[in-house]
Amino acid sequence: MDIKIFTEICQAYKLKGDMMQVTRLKRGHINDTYRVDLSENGKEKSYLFQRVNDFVFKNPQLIVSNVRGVTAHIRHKLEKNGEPDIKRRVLKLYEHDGEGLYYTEDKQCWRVMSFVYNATTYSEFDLKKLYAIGFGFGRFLALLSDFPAGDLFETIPDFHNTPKRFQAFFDAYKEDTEGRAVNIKEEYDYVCSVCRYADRFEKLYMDHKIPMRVVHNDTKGNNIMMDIETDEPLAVIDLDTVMPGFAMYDFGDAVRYAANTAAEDEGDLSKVSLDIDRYEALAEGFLRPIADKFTEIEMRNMPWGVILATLETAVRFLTDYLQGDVYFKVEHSDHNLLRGRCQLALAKDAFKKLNDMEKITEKYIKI
Ligand code: GN1
Ligand code: MG
Repeated sequence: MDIKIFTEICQAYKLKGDMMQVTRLKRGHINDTYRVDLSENGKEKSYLFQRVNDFVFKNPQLIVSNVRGVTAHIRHKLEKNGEPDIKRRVLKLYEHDGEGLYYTEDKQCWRVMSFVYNATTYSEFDLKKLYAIGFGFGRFLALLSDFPAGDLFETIPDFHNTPKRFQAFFDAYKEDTEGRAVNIKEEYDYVCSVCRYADRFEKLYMDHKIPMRVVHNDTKGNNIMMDIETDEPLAVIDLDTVMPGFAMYDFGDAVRYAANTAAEDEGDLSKVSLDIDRYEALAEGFLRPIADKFTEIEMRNMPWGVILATLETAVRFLTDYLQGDVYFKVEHSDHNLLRGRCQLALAKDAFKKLNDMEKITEKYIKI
């Protein structure tokens, strides 16, 4: 990345100081993220610069509107609660001339966010960290539980519409533009066999049994900043997909990522499983802050959130594999295939452990 772009962005946002360092952060499969350190009169200040992936986010302006609203709401609540250290507990989106985004001459879309100091993200977690991650995301949902969902835009339409994700997979399989369908016959058969579960939440919603809420929609364990000394959860990050949705996906996605005994793209499927102790730590952290705000049906469906978030992620990876890796960043041509297989293996294990998950979840249901 040309360093000139960073200088140009600093000027646009009127950020003061000399550029000391730009570090690319390995974060996420979608956007490119950099830490930019500036120094003014011997004082250093860091910012987070992100290039927004406009193939994935067709209208980045919608993200700005959502992030503005949601961060203001959280900040206001933290202030009211007399919370110290607010800067580390909620992100700030920088603006220039009333604009949240900056477009370079060649139409790259950038934004600048606050940097959370003395904090880090993890991709591996012990039980204490799992509790903390769960708590961080649960608290995020609780803080937003009175934010009107209708005020938010759908930054990616049908993002967690599992039936549509399944359909997209079946279509891609049939079209087979890359000639890769032959490699996933077994996976295709399995997805067909579980297809009947895909619309569970849509049905509940149509029957007025569950509400649409403001949710994060991408609760991977590395989307939360943790204090480097205490492992306390601080700000929830990656707010691009905050929009109306079902709470069970947030819980399910957190479990999918952090309670897997293997990495998201593990090729050795014998290593992949859903660790029930990890589930319990995450559930305790996540469900406590929302237990008195969410409905009993939502709470009871949290384990189904794990199954559906995992199946959905699997079919998304496999769809991208079939379409030639156009959506997720990949390190090699089989990357999405490995990811998809790993997620299917995890989903199979989650089906087996549905009962165990339900028993644990039961403890946090307040009736
Ligand atoms: C993407 O950007 P990142 O890596 O946090 C994706 C999520 C997937 C996840 C799978 C906008 O998240 O939906 O669950 O990869 N984000 C988008 O690792 O599609
Ligand atoms: Mg994301």
